[in-house]
Amino acid sequence: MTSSAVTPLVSILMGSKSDLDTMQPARDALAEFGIEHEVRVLSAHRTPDALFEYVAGAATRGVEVFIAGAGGAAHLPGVVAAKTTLPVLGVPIPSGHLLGLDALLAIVQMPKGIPVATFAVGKAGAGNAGLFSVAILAAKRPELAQKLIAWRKRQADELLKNAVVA
Ligand code: RP5
Repeated sequence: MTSSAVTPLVSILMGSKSDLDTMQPARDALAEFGIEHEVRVLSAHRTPDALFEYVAGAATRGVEVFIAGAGGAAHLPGVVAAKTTLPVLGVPIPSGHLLGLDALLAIVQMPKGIPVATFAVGKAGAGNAGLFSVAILAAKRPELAQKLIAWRKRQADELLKNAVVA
């Protein structure tokens, strides 16, 4: 899924290696749908030049969606959105004393003009960002849309199997 021989459709970015575990469900969701993607650790404040260079090249290589996870002041998603018109999905990473509330507010409070779609704090948000990427890509890929419908049906069936609690 991350081989350089294939064209990645989704780029998963995160500000630190310490974000990898939280962001894993995004990778899992994309892998489940067979979506080619790549993962990069690049920081808006620690490696701004490398980040800008990467974002500038990603669209040319075929990337259609960015998922960006960050903790603390969490400006990574906003900075990525500032450098591309492709959709950017922000995932607040729980960390430190504020447990992700800081990152949530930083990402969701983007000033008007440069939008970032904001997801739930932590692994649920990462998983949903992966699924939302699938939904974006499915808009122009009927086979993928069918896969997404089937996935939702399996999820519903699984819940209904255990709906009656003795
Ligand atoms: C942010 O600061 C990262 O996204 C990470 O969530 C947080 C802490 O980073 P480390 O100090 O663990 O590298 O930039």
